[in-house]
Amino acid sequence: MKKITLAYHEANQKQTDELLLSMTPIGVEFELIKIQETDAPGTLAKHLETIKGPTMLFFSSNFFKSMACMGNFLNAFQIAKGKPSLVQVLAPGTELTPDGKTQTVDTHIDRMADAIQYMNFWQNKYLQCIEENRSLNEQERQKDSDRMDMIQSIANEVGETLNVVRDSLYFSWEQIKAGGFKLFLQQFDMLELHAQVIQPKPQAPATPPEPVLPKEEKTLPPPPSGPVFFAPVEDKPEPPAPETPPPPPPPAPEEEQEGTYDEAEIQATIQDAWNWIENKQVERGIQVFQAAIDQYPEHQQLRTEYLLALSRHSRSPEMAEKQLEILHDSGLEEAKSYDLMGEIAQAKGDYLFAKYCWDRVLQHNPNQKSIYRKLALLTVQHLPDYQESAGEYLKAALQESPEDAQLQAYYQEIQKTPTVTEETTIQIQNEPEPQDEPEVEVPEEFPVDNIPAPPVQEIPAPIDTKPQEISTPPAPPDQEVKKLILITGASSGIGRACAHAFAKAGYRLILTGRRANRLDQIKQDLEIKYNAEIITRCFDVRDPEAVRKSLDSLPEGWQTPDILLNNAGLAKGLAPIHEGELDHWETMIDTNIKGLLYMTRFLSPGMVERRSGHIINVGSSAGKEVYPNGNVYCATKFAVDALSRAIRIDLHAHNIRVSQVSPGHVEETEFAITRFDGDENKARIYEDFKPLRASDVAETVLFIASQPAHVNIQDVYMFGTQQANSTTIDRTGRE
Ligand code: NDP
Ligand code: 8X3
Repeated sequence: MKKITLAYHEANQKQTDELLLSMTPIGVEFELIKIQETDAPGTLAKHLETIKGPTMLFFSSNFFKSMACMGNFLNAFQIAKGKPSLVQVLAPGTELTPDGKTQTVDTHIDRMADAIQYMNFWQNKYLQCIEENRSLNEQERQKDSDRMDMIQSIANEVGETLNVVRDSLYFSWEQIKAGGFKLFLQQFDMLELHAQVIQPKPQAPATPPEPVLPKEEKTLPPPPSGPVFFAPVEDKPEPPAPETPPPPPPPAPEEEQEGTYDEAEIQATIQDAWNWIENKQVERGIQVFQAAIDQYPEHQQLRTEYLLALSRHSRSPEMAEKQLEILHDSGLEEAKSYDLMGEIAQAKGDYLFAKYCWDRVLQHNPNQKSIYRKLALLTVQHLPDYQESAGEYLKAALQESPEDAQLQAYYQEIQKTPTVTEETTIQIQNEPEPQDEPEVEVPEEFPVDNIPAPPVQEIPAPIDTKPQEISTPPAPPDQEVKKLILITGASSGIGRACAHAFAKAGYRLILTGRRANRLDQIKQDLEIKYNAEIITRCFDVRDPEAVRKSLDSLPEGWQTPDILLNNAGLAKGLAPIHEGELDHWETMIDTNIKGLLYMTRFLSPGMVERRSGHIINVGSSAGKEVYPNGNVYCATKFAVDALSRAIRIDLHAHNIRVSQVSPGHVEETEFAITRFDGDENKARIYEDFKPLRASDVAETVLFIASQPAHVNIQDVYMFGTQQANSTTIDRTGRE
């Protein structure tokens, strides 16, 4: 006697009963795994892990919407799929009509749109869960977090799950039961039992029903080459059963044939993906693109739009850059590549580099007028020092689109504002010729007819992305030597804001971090804007040898800064202690504590020798009070707090000031996205209240540094007004 395991969602009880009714009398024994809605999430996955013998798995629309079925499913399924005896069946599902009746519905997974409805379902469920979660207290929230994580992980995986199911060999329920379950018996190598099958009642169709999946889109996938287990059904009719359906045709689905596309479907998919993205479901949109790219890897427009989506929205710009490289290698023209790189740079917040890229586009292709709009918005919104250029770009963009209300508004605005260059450039005696932007002749008012096309911008030399360990410092000024600050973690967030504040205040700067490209861009920006003298050094603060070597390479006059700003730091993860990741712990401890120690150890001797210096540490409110799941990050910031005090005790007699700034939440940083490993949803922690901005902290650091020599501000503990302490935040909306 053959024993078959049948795993199914309770909505498929009817099909299961039908199968049992036909098969049990002829000696087929079943072991049933019935998954009910009330079962714990991931129940099916647990079963799948233990199944050994021949198994039939029913998929249905209810299955794809069930936590008990879909929880942890993908991985378990991929393992089970490797076993030769798993047969998958796409069965109808059920749904409730508005008047509360249960009706049968077909289950489709073949088209992108089919997948999208399930992706939608889980995304909405996740959003709903977030909504519900808001009204829970902290304890209930903790309790609910497993469910939420499970829903989020299903939402993340459902697209892929459907891909995997779709790419596997599966049958429709109608196919399985047609011909008196001949196909079923064949799949389980029991064809000899067929004659004994209790035949369907007279109403059974004389000819087998069509497969559930639309013929023109996808019939059965081609039979696998190897095992006999999926051998094609014999064609010979076997009385008295109705004619056995012919085996499914084997050719690959049309869209998978190279060079042949279902263009309408692709266009619909692109639209779908952008709809998701525009509705702030970026990950979903990216997933839709990814799935389509997998299916149509050669489709150029799809690749380009996917890249665009990645570059605009992916929190993994490195990945986008990689993709861009591939695209460029595959023959994308230069201008388009720069355009996309500009998008990437903008997404990363590297506005100056974005400008550089888009200027390059114009250089390559002056007719690509749409770039003016991008440049106009970029400069107006993000590059306050390029307002003269902004005026030019706005004029050009308005020539193209005179009706564009946003451009008009900005243009009128900019006419009222005195040029920023005049307003902010610090006056330095003997300063070299500033790289002034072209004079702008702003017309009195609209209409914008006759606005001259702006000259193509002077393009700076391409930025060298290689770390420059030894860069030639600018010659020190003849007059009084300006104060020198070394900033760690200057490539983003608070560090970058401090670089701006101190450059503006006339300091010389040593900017450090790991991302050379970023540092170079900031250097270039500040040199142009403030005529600042800047050296960059690229190293990992966790590596004492790299730190030492890099500091040793500083030229004369730059080796002992007046101010050391120990800012580089980060949080990784937010988990209770028993679930914390060791990797995260090591990274935080090594960066936040040891990194600060190495910097201090190597630079303080020079300060002691000179009997002057100021060490400013960026601590945190997390170093003043702990909060749930903040354990190790908090511990590192408590350590920073302790070190700030201890170093002060050690160094005050050497006339060295030691200060600390301890902020609560700070936006305009990459802190949250780093903490949550690029997960945009989790990183949305500043949306419902107004935290400090990086520039607020920078102004405070500058204030600390600007006190007379006899004043040492020991610590500034600061929050946004809507945050009372680490855990008490008025999240009713941004004030
Ligand atoms: P960002 O992520 O924007 O900046 C972190 C900076 O640290 C980056 O420039 C990064 O540069 C640098 N960095 C990280 N790891 C290393 C490393 N191993 N070696 C060298 N540089 C490193 O976050 P913030 O600006 O928010 O963070 C700055 C400091 O402020 C941190 O100490 C943080 O703990 C603290 N803080 C942040 C708060 C917030 O809410 N944002 C609140 C309170 C304190 P790169 O990646 O190029 O190396
Ligand atoms: C960053 C502030 O509250 O996220 O140090 O730890 S918090």
